[in-house]
Amino acid sequence: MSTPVKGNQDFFYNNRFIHDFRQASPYIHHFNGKTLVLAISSHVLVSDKLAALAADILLLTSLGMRLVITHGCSQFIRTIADCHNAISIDKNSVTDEAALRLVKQACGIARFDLEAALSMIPTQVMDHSVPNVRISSGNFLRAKPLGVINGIDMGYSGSVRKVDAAAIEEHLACNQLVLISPIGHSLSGQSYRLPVNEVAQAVSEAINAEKLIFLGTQQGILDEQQQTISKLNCIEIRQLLARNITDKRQTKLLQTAVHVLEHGVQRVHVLSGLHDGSLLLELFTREGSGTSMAKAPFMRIRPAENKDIGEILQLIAPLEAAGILLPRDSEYMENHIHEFSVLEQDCYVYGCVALHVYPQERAGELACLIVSPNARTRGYGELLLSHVIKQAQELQLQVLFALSTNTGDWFIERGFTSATLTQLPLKRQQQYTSNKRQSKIFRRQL
Ligand code: 1C4
Repeated sequence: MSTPVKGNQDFFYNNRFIHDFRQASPYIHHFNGKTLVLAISSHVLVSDKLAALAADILLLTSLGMRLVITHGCSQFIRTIADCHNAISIDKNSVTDEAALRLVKQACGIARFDLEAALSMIPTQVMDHSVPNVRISSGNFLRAKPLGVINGIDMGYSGSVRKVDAAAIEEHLACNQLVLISPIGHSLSGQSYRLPVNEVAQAVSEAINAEKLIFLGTQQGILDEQQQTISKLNCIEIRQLLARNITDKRQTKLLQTAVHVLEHGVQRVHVLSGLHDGSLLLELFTREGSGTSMAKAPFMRIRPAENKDIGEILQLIAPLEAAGILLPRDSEYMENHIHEFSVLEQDCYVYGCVALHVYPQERAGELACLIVSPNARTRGYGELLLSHVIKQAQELQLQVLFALSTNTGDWFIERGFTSATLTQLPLKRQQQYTSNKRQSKIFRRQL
């Protein structure tokens, strides 16, 4: 029997898979044990994409993520209303008794459809011993009536009064997925219709979720040109809101995002639930698939740690091969890691820099300055330089120098001047002579 020969095509896809899987690994580690709230639009629930989304949700649970799902029901309301020739209800209108009945029916259908989709065994698995994910729903929300607004009695339209976070936590701790429909009950036993955004906001804040993810029909938050904005922080969200360019639905999402980000939720994502795999792309790739929002800018510079060595060496390798940077191996890195800082965005290292100190000469060398090719010309190089200058000033050094074979202009444009060999600390002069690189020398008074 002949062994099947793998074609080039297979080889390419395998390599791609290995690359992608490795790229996902920091996120897989990071999200293990984290709590995510998913708010799924009813447009997604009624679409033929529900099964694929449910399979991805199940994958997240198998990777150790704790999930709470809430959902919209407007599309179900419309369908039931059509069937019974009844008047459909608008999201913001008054909820009378008949409308409340419609909402209850719609929520019931939405819930059963979601439960059914989440009970499916993915076709790739087809192993009937795979345990069912347990889904709990119940009276997790306490509601209160909206009351009378501008002279109009809003009837059974309500808002969230309290979330039973302890109960949700108990279910999550038992590895159950919690499903919360947008209906809450009051202390007097009356049910109220709740806006799904508000439910998502209240729940994610109450349980201190890591992420709140909206899965709707649009790919993310859109700018004036209808292009998806990939990242926003709270300052940018407020600026966007002030420009008044987003439609009513996106405005609401942005307002919810600012609120939850300022109340402890780490990230808010807006994605299309109609785009196959968008949830996985958003969570496990650097690029994401929709809009990711955080309280503060996403990037930070921090001291390097041993766990960063692998990523730093990956950044160095091509530049070392091209003769731009000095060779540094893992042993060198382990011994000098305390001199390095890394620029991190999300869970990834996008750049690094080192400061070697020559205490006797009160001088410092800015070395191993790299910004990842896919993150250049965003000012990260400048930020790493400012970081090293600040470090050097705190150490009361008087001069900072850098050696470079091809980045001279970059340093000159940033306040450095050309220098001679004799202006280097003695020890560095010896290294310079022995490595024969003939690098250009630049220095800057601090
Ligand atoms: N020359 C002049 N301008 C350059 C440039 C260059 N080689 N590379 C980029 N720029 C310009 C861009 O065109 C852009 O200009 P623009 O469009 O704004 O007008 C501007 O810089 C971008 O500035 P930024 O702040 O956004 O900077 P980043 O793109 O984030 O990063 C790096 C700039 C130079 C860090 C980045 O391009 C990079 O990683 N380059 C490859 C690595 C590199 O050349 N690093 C500089 C090392 S000098 C070595 C060592 O190993 O310790 C060698 C020592 C020895 O003995 O020889 C160092 C220090 O590491 N030394």
